[in-house]
Amino acid sequence: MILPIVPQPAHVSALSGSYAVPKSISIAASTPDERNVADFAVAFLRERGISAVIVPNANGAQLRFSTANDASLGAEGYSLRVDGSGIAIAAKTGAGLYYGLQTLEQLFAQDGSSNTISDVQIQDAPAFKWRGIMLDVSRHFFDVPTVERFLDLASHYKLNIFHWHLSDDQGWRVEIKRYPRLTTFGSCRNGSEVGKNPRDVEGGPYCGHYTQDQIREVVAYAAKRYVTIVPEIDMPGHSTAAIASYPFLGCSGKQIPVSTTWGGSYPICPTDRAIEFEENVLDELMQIFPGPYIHTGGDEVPFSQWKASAFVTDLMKREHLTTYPQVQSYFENRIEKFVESKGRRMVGWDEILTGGISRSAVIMSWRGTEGGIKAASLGNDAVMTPDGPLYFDAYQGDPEQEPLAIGGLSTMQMVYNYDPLAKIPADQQSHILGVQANIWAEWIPTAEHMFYMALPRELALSEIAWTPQNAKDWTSFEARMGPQYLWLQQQRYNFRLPNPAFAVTGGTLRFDNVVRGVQAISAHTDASSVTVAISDPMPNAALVYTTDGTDPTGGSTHYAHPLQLALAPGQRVEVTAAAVLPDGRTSSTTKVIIERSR
Ligand code: TNX
Repeated sequence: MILPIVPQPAHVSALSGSYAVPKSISIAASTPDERNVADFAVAFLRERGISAVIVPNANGAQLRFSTANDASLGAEGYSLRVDGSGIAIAAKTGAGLYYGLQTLEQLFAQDGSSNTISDVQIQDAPAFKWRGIMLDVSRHFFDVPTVERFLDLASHYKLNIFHWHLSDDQGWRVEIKRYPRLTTFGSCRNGSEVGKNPRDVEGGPYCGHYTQDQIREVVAYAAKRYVTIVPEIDMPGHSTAAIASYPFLGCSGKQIPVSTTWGGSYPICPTDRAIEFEENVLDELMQIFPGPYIHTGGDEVPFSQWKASAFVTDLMKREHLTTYPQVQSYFENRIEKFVESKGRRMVGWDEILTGGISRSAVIMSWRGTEGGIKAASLGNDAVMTPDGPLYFDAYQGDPEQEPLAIGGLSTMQMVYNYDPLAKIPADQQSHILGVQANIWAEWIPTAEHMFYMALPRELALSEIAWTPQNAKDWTSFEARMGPQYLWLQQQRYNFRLPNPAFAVTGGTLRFDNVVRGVQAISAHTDASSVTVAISDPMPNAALVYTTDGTDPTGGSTHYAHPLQLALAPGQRVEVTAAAVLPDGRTSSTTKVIIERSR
């Protein structure tokens, strides 16, 4: 049975009857985890007009949280039962209880109309244990309230890893007490690249960083939502801001500015002094981030700087290194030893595999899926985050109608269709820890824009991370998105409005070239009339359209039923449609051009 929720649970059975939640209830919770999740339940129910008190004893409680050491539930799984006696959520861990509550919240009508829930028994557990999303806060800075809203959203959809990209060429964003210049100097750049053709840098300083107290606040906020933060300090590449702060870190020793344009970077020089600096930074980082994983970057190291360095040439002789990827490995292996010595696991971008890395390092496959496939074959754990479908800095629709993005196309359906285990032999699949999407922020200057890039495709990510591959079904998912669009509006998350879809019938239709990117089709028919149906997955959207080729606005003709369009031989008609929300926000358009043969 399919429920109107995202991500779809693994096992659902309908029971007969329904449960009307009373206006005033008690919630049973006794352990710290049960009470933590019960607090979220109280806040949610209050918004539904239900007042709830937390009690230690299950007797008589309408909502009951319980933790049991039941292996069948799995580390993050839960069972949820709604019947005449109320609602019971059981799990092995607090994370499981939290996910049970997220499911329960989605069982309430998303339009707020009723507090009656159909009786149901759900048994659920995630497909992958790494369900991640990365936010780049270097290229543009996102403040603590924005990061917390980002965590609310991710955890509601059962994502459990927040990869925080804290340093890059364009700004260092985390206070390191031992090296204050990283933030007093390295967190500011003197302008930002704002246009692409031609490259256009807008003047004025751009700064931002988190204090260690703020980091601790966010770590605690994430922990309450069972999200593990994986902090990243990108090294040895993407280190311009660090080198600008402490020039001895670079091979030339020269003072350089923090980058104002995207792309182009300086690497850390693999000297003992620079490696010790990175270790000290990581040491402090580990004191504020308690999670098991520390990400140390490793992507896109520009070897030209090392090639020009007498130090690196000597190092290669001394260490018998013959290639520059091997020089990178020399660096990575020292860093990995340090991270391991502190009881943590190093995570790095897939380049760290090239020159050789120990089996304990976790590989993040971003240059497609090859890095992850290779990692698994070698026996390394890997996280799949291929550029293309899982790069949430790419366009979500017709570039002509979308805000400026870095390039590429990753529609929600492309995200949905991605299978993290594709091409991984069965006996190596246990090495694929999971999936992650990355929000690189070069062209994302504001929080509103950031949520727009994340949504709605983050929900497709949630389902490929949580729901078993064999239960995935795009048609079902699209239908289940209806209530989610209502929830996103209620919660005031900015998201890309899905543009309408067309269904054309009449005569023998031949569909050919897609015009204007991904949002227009052209069709040929031999019939004297065609029927054009227009639909949109947002339940509360009005559909508007034109037939004169112009873009529809809120004031255009409202769509009520399928259009019957008469066509003379050789005649061509164009229907352009858009969806409009009650608040006036209008989707981009979809166009269909139909031509009758002569
Ligand atoms: C490559 S993905 C990068 C980032 C850029 C991104 C833009 C990766 C590990 N490195 O520095 O922001 O492309 O899509």
